[in-house]
Amino acid sequence: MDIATKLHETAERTERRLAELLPAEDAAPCSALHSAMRYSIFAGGKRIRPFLCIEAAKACGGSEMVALDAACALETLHTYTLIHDDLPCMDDDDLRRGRPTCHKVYGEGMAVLAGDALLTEAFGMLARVPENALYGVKNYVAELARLTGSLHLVGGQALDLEGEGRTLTPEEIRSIYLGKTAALIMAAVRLGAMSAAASAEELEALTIYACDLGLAFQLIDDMLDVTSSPEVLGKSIGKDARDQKATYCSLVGLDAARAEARSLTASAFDSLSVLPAERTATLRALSSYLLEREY
Ligand code: GRG
Repeated sequence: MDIATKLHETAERTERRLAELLPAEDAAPCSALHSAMRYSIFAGGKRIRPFLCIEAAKACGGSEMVALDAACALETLHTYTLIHDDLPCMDDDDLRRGRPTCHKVYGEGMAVLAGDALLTEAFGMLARVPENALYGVKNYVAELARLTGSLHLVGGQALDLEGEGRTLTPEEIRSIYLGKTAALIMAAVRLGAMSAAASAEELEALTIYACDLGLAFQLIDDMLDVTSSPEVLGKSIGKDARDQKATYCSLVGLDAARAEARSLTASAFDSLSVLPAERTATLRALSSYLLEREY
């Protein structure tokens, strides 16, 4: 089976579970809030983070069944970051996942609350993940909180905001990318691996894989902001230039940024060598697939 088909089929199963876990659209006390949450989460999206979570679990001898609620938590939290990132006080965007952004449809206040509720629901989903001999719910929750709080994901977004209109060094750009993009990708593989009672060595290898993959993912995202179209990408383009946002791509040019993304992907690939090759084929294929992605 090719990687695109595998990704698509895993996305379908993740979406079915998300539909069960999230409050119904018409649930009390506020149907507009639940409608806004579902609008953004079921708007499409590549579902890369759930896939990484499930495949990391499998790489450590675990299963999709055990990792699925962690995968749903990752996608739910990711969707909150997208809603908040699109707000007028952040990136101020009208288009996301090929649709008008949450605040364009539901208003700014309701979009803020939909993001908040998705963030909270994500931790509720994580609390359902089965425990094993090495890891329990307190470990899962602490891990997601660590990587998505002010020291990593939100911290990266804060640095990004501060950097607008300024010239940044490559090191500063790397810090932003590590926080706003790579941290959640690291959380995805680490939580999947933890659901499979991964050893310290397996966890370390997968963390390095996810860090390099996350940095490469953001480099490609920056390049697509320059080279793609809203129709293909499902979101506005040219935003980084509009916001005078320094990206690695604007600093070194498209060719050098692509070469760096290639090098990071190769390094991600190599870090998996401590795991059994037959269990990591999908993760290796995914890294190449993401390098060539067009949206
Ligand atoms: C707390 C205000 C606030 C915001 C949340 C980190 C963050 C904090 C927001 C950043 C969101 C963002 C746009 C990060 C960049 C990561 C990235 C490339 C996201 C797009 O991910 P894809 O391509 O999107 O996987 P789909 O739609 O396919 O899920």
